[in-house]
Amino acid sequence: MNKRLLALLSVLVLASMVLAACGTPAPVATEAPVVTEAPVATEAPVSMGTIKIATQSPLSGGQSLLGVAIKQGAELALEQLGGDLAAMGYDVQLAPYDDQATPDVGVANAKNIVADSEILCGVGHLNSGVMIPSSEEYHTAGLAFISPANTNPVVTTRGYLEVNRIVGRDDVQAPAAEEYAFSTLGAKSVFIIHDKTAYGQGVAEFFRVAAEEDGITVVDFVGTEETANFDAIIAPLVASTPDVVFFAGIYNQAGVFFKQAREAGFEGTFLGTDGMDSSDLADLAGDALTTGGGMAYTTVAGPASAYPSAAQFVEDYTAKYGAAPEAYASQGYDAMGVCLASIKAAAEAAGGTPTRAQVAEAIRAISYEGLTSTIAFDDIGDLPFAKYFIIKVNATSKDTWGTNEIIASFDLPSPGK
Ligand code: ABU
Repeated sequence: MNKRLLALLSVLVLASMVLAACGTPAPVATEAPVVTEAPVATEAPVSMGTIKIATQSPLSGGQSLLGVAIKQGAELALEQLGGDLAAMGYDVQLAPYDDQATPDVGVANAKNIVADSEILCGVGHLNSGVMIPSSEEYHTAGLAFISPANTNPVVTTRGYLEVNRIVGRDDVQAPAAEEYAFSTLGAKSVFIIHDKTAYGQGVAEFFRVAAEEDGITVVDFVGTEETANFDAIIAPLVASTPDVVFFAGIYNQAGVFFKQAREAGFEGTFLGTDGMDSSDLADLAGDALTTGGGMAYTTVAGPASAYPSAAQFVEDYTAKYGAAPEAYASQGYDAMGVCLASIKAAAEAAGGTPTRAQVAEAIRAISYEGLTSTIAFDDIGDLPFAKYFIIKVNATSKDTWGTNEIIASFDLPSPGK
């Protein structure tokens, strides 16, 4: 064997030994391996079931502008503030009811609301005359409601644990309106008209008592449910030439009355309380609000722009609903905020879904930073101090309602029981 052949055989033997030692050759890597990351622990919370929060307000009819504002304020709050309960595993839902500003409808809805065991709190109503009978149902069932708008004292003076409000009262705002008539307008005579509801008649009575104490002559005191033709009231009104007409009721009736009274020759000042606070009033009454002695009203719910904490709310509300918030929208938002925070506190204390009674107790114990104030309740469910405003109307149409002027605002204590 020559040297070259011997060398070739040596290489082949060595190669076969290496192959034998290595076994099957590794496959050639033709692409980068797929790297799968370990799953991040984002477990959904254990489902704790459904919690509903009801609203009751007029969603149809002549007062729906304010009733819808309450519902929309509450709805926006649920969207923006419901995250804590969702993180605890609850599916939190809005249950809106239309009370049509009618006591019988409100009570019928209230019976359905209390029969739904998933409803643990409620926001409503607009009308005291609807809230008072409906809240007998809430009280009997132990279901807490928070009123964003009701001002008749009886709403809270019954002393029910389940009934709360986040606005002031008529036994404060009606005397404030009378003080404005007496001291600022220098009124010597007043014609009082009311709508025969718990709210309207109550406000009218409080105003009359204060006027008589100050020596203002009450030339007439009339209740009416008329909504279209006020001739029978306006004729004696114009003949008696009072300095002030005090209208105790809601804007949808008042707007028609003001227009007809001005057209019939009344030259004095129209005055009212918070039921006047709606841009629809300006569309109904037009320049009757700014001619003669003009128009002013007291309110327990100033424009949202009057609350420094509400700027973002105004922006969000306007973006979502396509119009600036009407009166009580920010109170609807705050009332929902109190419901949510109280349910959360009660759930944490109970270690699970709370009872209605536990929610009602949590509401009375709360101190809540709302858009409109720091909300806490006294032993009958009133704010210990509430805000009141006096507003001069400059608007003559819906789109100029924002030009009305706050001429005074003050915090006053609740009169209590
Ligand atoms: N407070 C304005 C709405 C009227 C009411 O309380 O009946």
